[in-house]
Amino acid sequence: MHIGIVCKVIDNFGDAGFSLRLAKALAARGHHVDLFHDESATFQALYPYRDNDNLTLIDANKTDLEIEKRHSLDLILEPFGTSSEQTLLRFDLILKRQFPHTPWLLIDYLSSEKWIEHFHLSTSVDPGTGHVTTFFYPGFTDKTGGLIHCDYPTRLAGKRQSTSNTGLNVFVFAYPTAPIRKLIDACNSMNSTEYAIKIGLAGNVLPPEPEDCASLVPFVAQSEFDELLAQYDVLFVRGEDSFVRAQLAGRPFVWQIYPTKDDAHLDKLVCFYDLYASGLGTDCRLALWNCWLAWNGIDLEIDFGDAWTALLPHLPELHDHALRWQSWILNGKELVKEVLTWCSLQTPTLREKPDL
Ligand code: TRH
Repeated sequence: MHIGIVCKVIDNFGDAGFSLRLAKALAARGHHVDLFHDESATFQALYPYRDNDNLTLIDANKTDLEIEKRHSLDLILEPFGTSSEQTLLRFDLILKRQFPHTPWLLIDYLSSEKWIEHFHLSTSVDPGTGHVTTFFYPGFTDKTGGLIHCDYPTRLAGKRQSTSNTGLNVFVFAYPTAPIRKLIDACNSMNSTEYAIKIGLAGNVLPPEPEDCASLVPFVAQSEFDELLAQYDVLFVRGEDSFVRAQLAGRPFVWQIYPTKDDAHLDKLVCFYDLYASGLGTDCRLALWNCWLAWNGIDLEIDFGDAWTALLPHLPELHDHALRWQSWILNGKELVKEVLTWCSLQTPTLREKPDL
């Protein structure tokens, strides 16, 4: 099939990161994928070398989509549909006009909230144009669209990090609002000649002081990100894609959720934690939750340094749990497969295609 992906980059790396992962997974299955986007610099960082001829990146800022003659598209995917308030360049509208009958799937943000099961694969018709959009909800349960995990390297799955009594490697990819300084200070004070915590700081963070037990981690291509995470014992991740990859890595993790103005992220955080932590013992469950609350700045009464120190004795339990969780999601619904299955059911012509 010839598939179009529409990616409007709002901020950070997540919109581009998810779209690129989806595009690469579809291209790896032999589909021709055109990824239309509006932010070359972000894609350049995530995808510095072209490694699949089936995948073409098209910068809508530099291409006149109105006049450029395009081949027809069998399917269009739009991760995180955005409005005019978020992006002025609405190249999605140009594609809607050009391909009014192509199945159009809007892939929403990942959530564990119950309501998404009812809205998954619901449709909406634009009264002006008659264009039909179907809403696809990624998620953790069988009634959702699942997660992208077909691209997780098999050599990394189920691999237990060799535990050591002499130290801990901690990966931190966080928004600037996180209490990173408190984490570093707590670890500095615990370190001794017998025990060393080392922190790797990824993303655009301020460089640590020379005497800190932290150092900067250079940005890696997305194709190397899973290998990077697998080198650490505990992962601090954020947003959506790194949050999913931390779960696939089978490591204890602390999630900094992307904050929204209407505070909708609070419910999302609680719903996910309820699901994730249900198999943990009471003390461990509370210790991890305190860390998540303090890291996200939700409960300002909790000092993050204290919460982190209280979490450390629970790491063996969290590690076992993380490996069980990894196996559960790897055996759960796979988003790329779900998208293709949905598409194959749309028209008889598509169903007849042998490459689906
Ligand atoms: O960067 P994020 O915070 O992205 C977002 C955006 O803010 C977005 O608007 C919102 O939609 C979304 O979160 C929920 O975090 P995320 O989602 O984890 O994306 C980071 C991507 O960057 C992910 O694909 C992994 C990748 N990455 C690398 O490839 N190499 C690296 O070295 C690092 C640190 C990240």
